[in-house]
Amino acid sequence: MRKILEFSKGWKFTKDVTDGAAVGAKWDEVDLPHTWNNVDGQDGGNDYYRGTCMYAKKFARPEITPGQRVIIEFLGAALSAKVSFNNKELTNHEDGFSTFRVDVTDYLEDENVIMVAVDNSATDRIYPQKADFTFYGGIYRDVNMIIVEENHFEIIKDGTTGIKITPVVNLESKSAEIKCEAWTVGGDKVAFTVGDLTAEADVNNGYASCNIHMENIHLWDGINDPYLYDVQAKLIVGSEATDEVSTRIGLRKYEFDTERGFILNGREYPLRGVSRHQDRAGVGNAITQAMHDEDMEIIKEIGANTIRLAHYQHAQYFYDLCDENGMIVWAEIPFITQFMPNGYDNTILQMRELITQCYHHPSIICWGLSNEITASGSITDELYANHKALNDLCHEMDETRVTTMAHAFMLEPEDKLIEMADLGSYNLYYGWYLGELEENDEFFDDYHKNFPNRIIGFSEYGADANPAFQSPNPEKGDYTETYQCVYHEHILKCINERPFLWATHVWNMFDFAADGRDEGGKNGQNQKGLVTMDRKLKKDAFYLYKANWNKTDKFVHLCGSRYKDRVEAETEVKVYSNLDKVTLFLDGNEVATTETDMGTAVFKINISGNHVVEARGNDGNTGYKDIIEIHKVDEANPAYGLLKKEEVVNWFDKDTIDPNYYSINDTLGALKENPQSAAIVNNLMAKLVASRGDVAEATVGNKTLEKMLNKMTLVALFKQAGDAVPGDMIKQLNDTLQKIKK
Ligand code: GCB
Repeated sequence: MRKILEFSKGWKFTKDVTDGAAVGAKWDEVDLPHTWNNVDGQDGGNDYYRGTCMYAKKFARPEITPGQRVIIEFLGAALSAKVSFNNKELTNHEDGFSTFRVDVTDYLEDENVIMVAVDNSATDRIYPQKADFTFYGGIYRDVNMIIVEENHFEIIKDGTTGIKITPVVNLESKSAEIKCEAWTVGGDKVAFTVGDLTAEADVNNGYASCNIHMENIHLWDGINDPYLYDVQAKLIVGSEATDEVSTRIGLRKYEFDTERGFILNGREYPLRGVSRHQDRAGVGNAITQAMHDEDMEIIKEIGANTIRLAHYQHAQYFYDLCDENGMIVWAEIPFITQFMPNGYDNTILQMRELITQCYHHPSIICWGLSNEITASGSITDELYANHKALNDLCHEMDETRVTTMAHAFMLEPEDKLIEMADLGSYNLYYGWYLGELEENDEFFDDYHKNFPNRIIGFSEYGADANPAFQSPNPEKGDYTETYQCVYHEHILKCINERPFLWATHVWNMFDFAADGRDEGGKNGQNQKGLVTMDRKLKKDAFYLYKANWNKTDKFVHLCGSRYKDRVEAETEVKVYSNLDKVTLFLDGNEVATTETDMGTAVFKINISGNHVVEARGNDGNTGYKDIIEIHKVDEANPAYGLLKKEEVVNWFDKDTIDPNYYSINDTLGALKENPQSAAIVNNLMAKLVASRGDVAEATVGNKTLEKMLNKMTLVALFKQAGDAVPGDMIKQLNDTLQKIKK
């Protein structure tokens, strides 16, 4: 029988590859999981170390009997890993997010050295290369040693489990046909067990297959009842079992309807949830099981029933958690932002491994082919061909699931790319990067009207918020926690009113590292999370969703606990709660009782000094409350945000501008018509884009985006851009433009 042994402890690590092949004295001692970018990948500047680093581990010959094989299993090494064993190169694995295994048996000696050259440097072959997140380097998931008998289930190819269990559910007859397949090295028979049913199949040329019919099935029913069946497969030689693998499956059926959205097990089941990146503050992607568990607990707390696991294959442990907790999952590969003609093989490899390794998770319902792949560069025939190949591959490998794509907002709905996957989905940021909140609603209504036969979803939306930033007049681009609430209240309503959306995912559940970003008072982070990167602080908008999605865990949440010092004499107090009614008290005196609408109750109160604000609500006999303290102050607290911007707004509203000369009131299109003003604008745009990370940089040259931007005035752009352009610079710029005659 196979043995799985811990192999993560006692490694050596060096960044200095000139140390040569020998494990030098200067090497650090590390235990895996490990990344070399947990600090520099999160501190901004887009300057984290991307290169080749070496890991090595010495070990004595394991005790094996003749015929047994020794396999080293890597659960994740990014972005590629070249494994040498006793100085012989055995494999070069170019997928930073999947499991791979190496058979070292034939090269074993009494003392052995396994060396792994892990590389996250830039290339034009391996995805991801351009994207809004840090590409941490390292062996950032566990490593195991597996010892199998001579006769064993296939273990090397694409990190396979060696078996493929495919259930097809019949809801009417409450039965399922379960196709059981296995790939083996040797062996006579495979005995499959699914729940309490068994079946045997002969092995022919390393393949065995049989069907199991199951009556009275217990459905895997999302978060209501995520029932799992245990599956075992035993490889039999003569009358003895020599290998055993196990997995779990869930029996469920799902469909998509152009009007009703997602249907699970025959009933409407609106998919409402969040996206997740796997990294953490200070830890990078080398996260522990406890951290995975905590992420799942937070996602459950918000009441989500779906997770988009962006933008790459996540740990098997997390997909397991999704199965166990009934989450519906969108799984994807990092085919993202910018198409690389030389990356074709890599997309195929990554998809093949994703499907092979994740096939049994009932939580996964779709394979994401790409994300915003048209954001940068032009749309070419090669790009279409790559998508067609990926889509065909998914259907060939998996007849039970659908494919999807997350489109950039500037991809025209008429583009044929949209119909290359079974389902469509858009990432829209109207009300944050560009445009107004209502444009999200308009976009989906137009789309639905113009393409009534298409299934469409909302794969990303969000607004950055630094929880230290607060405002009595929240507006787009200010990075306040307050605006994040305004933004999400609008989108939540937009979603609720459009049941045809097959799934919606907040971008993002957690703040995450994007070392190329520098904005909103934090360097190196994308702050669209509803929870901070250390998972310690739930921003106010978290509770908006919890109030709407979590029906069981009753609560009252007062927004603005971090907005203590308030200049306005009449201030707004907002409560998010999943109770029907809440009552507000100011310094112990009742202010009002209000029914919550979409989980929200808003009060206005007059303040003059230091106050205690309390919200209370009841559910039967149980009372819930929350308390915050606020102070009336004369001067705005500068820690609350980007006051520079308010100064800016003030002067250009007042200043007199000569319309015969160029100014910041002109559109980018008009400014680009004159060579002098064009040079100024281009220079400015380059700087702006650089501060917004790789995705922004990659969008340069996108024709649709350029068309949209050309219609915007510089003033509008500055408002949009938040803190990217300091006030004095805007003034200077306007003075310069005012010297150029139209
Ligand atoms: C997107 C990308 C995602 C980014 C996000 C953002 O559309 O798919 O990777 O992080 O926008 O925050 O700009």
